[in-house]
Amino acid sequence: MTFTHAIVRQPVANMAAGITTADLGVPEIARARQQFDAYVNALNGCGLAVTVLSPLDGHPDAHFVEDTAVVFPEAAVTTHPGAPSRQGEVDTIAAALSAFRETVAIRPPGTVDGGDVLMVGGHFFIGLSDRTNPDGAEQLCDILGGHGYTVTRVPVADGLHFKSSVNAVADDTLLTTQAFAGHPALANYRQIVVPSGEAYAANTLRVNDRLIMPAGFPETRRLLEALETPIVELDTSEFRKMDGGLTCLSLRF
Ligand code: CIR
Repeated sequence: MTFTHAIVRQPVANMAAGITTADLGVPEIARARQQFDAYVNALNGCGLAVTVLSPLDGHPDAHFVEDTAVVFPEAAVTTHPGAPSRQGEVDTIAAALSAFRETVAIRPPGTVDGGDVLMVGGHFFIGLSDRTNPDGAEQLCDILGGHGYTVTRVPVADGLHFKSSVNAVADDTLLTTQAFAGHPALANYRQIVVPSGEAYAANTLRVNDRLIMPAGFPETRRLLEALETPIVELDTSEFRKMDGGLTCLSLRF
């Protein structure tokens, strides 16, 4: 799918108050803002027009906009995030998306985080995780099925979200962590498995004719170079401290 737009949101000054399980220290907001600006530049460099939303006071995870919606050519689904502290992020995203797509909402008790939803061509994977429950997955499955998409539901036993571990790096190729190596749900795709110690690099973002990967994972880079797709490396250190990465920081469509 060729993307023309992205929606991002600037981080709030107290982003350190967000949810995290990482033991990597406290994020520095000045550095996070630099990394965010570099990310927006990289999306521009991929040919995307980027809508930059203002920080959302009281919502320290709100720059991880990916979790608040699932966008595909025919519509946008706004989610009901699995973390209660994040549910107030959705209204402003719905408003921003309404300029581009008809929007439909996931309803409680269903929960979905967009980080659990991976689109590969006409197929979607929906991770069942601590954030995306079976009811939410069922609602999303029905909506996607109504638009002709096929869906595979995959339990996420490792990592925060499905896309913490699995991402598309070509039309027929998935980049995965070792935990998902040889997973039967992924059998229809070629797999590139990130080497041990580089699991974070599985959260690599394919945007049009480029791959945007986190900086500092040379073995994964070497494997991705075989695809002969231009690679952009970005420092995501401050977002990683809050369990976030490259896919989480934008909605692409
Ligand atoms: C959270 O726990 O919800 C945030 N601190 C991190 C969200 C990362 N989002 C993503 O991977 N899609």
